[in-house]
Amino acid sequence: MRPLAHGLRDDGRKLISVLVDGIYMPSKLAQFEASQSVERKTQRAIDLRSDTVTQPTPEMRRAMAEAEVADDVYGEDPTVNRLQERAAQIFQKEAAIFVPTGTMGNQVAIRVHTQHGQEIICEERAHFINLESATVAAFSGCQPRTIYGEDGVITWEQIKKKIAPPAYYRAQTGLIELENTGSLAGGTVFPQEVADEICDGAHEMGLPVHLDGARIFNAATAMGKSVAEITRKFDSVMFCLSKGLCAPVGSMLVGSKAFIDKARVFRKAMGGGMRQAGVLAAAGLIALEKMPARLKEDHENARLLAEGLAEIKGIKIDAKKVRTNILVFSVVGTGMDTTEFSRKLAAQNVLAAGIDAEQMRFVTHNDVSREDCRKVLEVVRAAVYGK
Ligand code: TLP
Repeated sequence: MRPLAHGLRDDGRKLISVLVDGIYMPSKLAQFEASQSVERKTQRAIDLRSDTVTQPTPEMRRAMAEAEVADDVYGEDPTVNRLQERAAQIFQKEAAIFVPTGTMGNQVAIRVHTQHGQEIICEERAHFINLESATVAAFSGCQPRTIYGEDGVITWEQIKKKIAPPAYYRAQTGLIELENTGSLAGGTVFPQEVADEICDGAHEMGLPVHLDGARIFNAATAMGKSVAEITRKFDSVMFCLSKGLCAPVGSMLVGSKAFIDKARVFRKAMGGGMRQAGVLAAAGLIALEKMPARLKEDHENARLLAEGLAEIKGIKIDAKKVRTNILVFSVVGTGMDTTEFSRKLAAQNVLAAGIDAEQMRFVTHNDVSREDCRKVLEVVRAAVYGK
């Protein structure tokens, strides 16, 4: 099985897996074939590919239908304005801006903080360098200076050695970027004291720190702290409404008023100036106010999956490390690569994807119940032991 330009094929030349967002997804064909078996026709798929697949709640759909809207490029949409005010309040920052995607949020923040020709220090699995289409080079003209950190966690000790000396021929460090939770690292939580030390050290050297907090509410839940507390020292934070919080679209950037004013310029430059976006912000408000309270459930389900997987021969995962809704585990010992593993699961209506040929990722969310997780473990056992 060899990776092709946009997918993986099995020996029979059928497209079984496509590369989407850096993750191998079972192709529509594989999913279609899986759905053909008579007893499975009526079964709903259990979708562990990501928490981005969550359906908006009925309350969100009603709020969207009834949202009061106006043109947000003129700054006149009352629902967008309310969402921005609430986000700023909740994060205890001066201002916030609504953006269509997490990618745009990160890339706009980077564009504001840096100048062309600079470097950004980050962990090597950071989403913004691996899964955002090299926008950091194309839009901000910067290059990443990466560091490996166990569980995606890098320290000030490591970072300070990578800050460029002031030689005119060296790309100067413009920004430090952290991620909480670490998506490709397995939903890991960035320890508060480590983040604080990085922010303090960076600020002393006049460097800003941006947080990719796509799943910051998951991190806050696991840490038992508020999002304001865990993001207090960051200059800017991006977080997503459209992942575990179930909004259909949208992310937020929060920071100082001066930062957000500049972000508005670059959001427009990226094509992210939206018009009657209150329809989306209405769902976002419910995501922000009501959905964080239930994330604990997703974390408990992820732990249940991790503990079950740890007992299956050939699967490698440290269940104690699973604190949020993402699990990354190796399938090397099963004799399967992640494409074959995903295909076996898809044939039983369980959708999941590998982050590379050896490591699978499962993500729990609002549309995956505890009962679903038990079913997934049965399906995995059957796939590995060949039933
Ligand atoms: N992550 C997606 C895929 O891109 C892999 C997922 O399924 O997890 N930061 C982090 C940490 C993210 O995980 C993501 C999305 C983003 C940024 C980008 O958000 P979107 O997809 O809204 O552009």
